[in-house]
Amino acid sequence: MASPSAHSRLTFVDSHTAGEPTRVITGGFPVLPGATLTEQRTAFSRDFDHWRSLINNEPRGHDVLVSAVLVEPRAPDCAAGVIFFNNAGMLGMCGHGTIGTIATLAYLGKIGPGIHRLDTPVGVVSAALHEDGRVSVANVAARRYRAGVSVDVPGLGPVRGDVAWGGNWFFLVDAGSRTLDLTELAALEDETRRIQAALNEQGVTGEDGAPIDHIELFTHSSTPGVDARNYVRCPGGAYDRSPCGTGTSAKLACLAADGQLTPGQTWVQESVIGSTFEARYDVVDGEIRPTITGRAFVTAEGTLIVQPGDPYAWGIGVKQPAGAND
Ligand code: PYC
Repeated sequence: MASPSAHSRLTFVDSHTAGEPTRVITGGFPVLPGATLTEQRTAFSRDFDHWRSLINNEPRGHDVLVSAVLVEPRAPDCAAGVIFFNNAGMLGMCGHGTIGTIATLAYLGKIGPGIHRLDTPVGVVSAALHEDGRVSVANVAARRYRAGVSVDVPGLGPVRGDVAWGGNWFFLVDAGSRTLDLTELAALEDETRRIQAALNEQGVTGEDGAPIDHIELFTHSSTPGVDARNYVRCPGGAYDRSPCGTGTSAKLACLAADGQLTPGQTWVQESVIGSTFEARYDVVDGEIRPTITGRAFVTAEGTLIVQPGDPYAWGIGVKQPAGAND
C-alpha cells in the first residue's frame, strides 16, 4: 500500500468556480498505474483511496471540495490528464472542476488563452480559456436515458424525474414553485437525500446499472436573463455551489429531447447561491455536445503536510491503515 511516509507533502492550488471549490494537486501524489485514464482511476479507487480521503476529508479537506489529480495524458494532444474526486469517491467528469483546473494551469503559467484538451476517465474534453479569464468547456456527449421515471419517496410520495448523463448520472426533478435558495437548504438537503435513497432502494439506475449519484432539482428563475435555477446534491451529500457543469449538460440533453432548446441557443443556468453558467449545445454525429462557460478564481496555494504519528492522517472517521503513518 502506498502510504504517506514521515513528512509527506502534497502541493495544491485551490480555486472556486461560481462558488464551488476545486483543489488541484500539483505535486507529491503517488504515480497511478494504468494504460488509460479509466484504468488509472480504477487503480486510484482500489489502491489509493486513503489518499483521496487525506486530501478531501477533514481535517485537511471538507465535504464540499472536489479535487483533481493531474496525470500524464494518454490521449493525444492533451495539456494534462485529470481525475476528479470528492469526499465520497471518484467523479466521472466535473464541469466546475474543469474550469477550476484550467484557471489553475493558467495561474501556474502552464497555459495561456486558447483551446486546451484535457484527458478524463470518461473521455477527452476541450476547454477554451478566454482572454477575460472565462472558460468554455466542450463537454463529453450528454443524453437523456429515461424520461418521467416515478419513484416512491418516503415522506414525499411519488416523485417523477428524468435520468440523464452529462458526464455523471443525474435524476432531474421539476421542483415547480418550490423555492430553491439559501433559506431552504435544510429542507432541500433532506428531500434530495430521500430521493437519492429511494433511487438506490428501488434500483433506478443509469445505463448498464450505473448508479445515479447526483440529484438535480430545477425551477424557473426570477433573475432577468436567467433561464432556470437549480439545487444539485453531489454524491457525498454536499450541494453544488455552482450551477453544476455536468448537471447543466444533463439538463440540456433533456431540453433538447423535449424540443425546448435548439442547437446554438443560449441557456443561462443559475445555482442555488445565485451564480451562473452560460450553456449551449451542438449536435455532432447525432450526439448532444454541451458547452458550459464559467469563471474560476484562485483562492489559495499551499502544501498539505502529514506528520508522522498523526492519528487523522487519513481523515476523521476513516479507518487509519495500521502502521501506515508511524
Ligand atoms: O460542475 O460538473 C460539475 C460538478 C459535479 C459535482 C460538483 N460539480
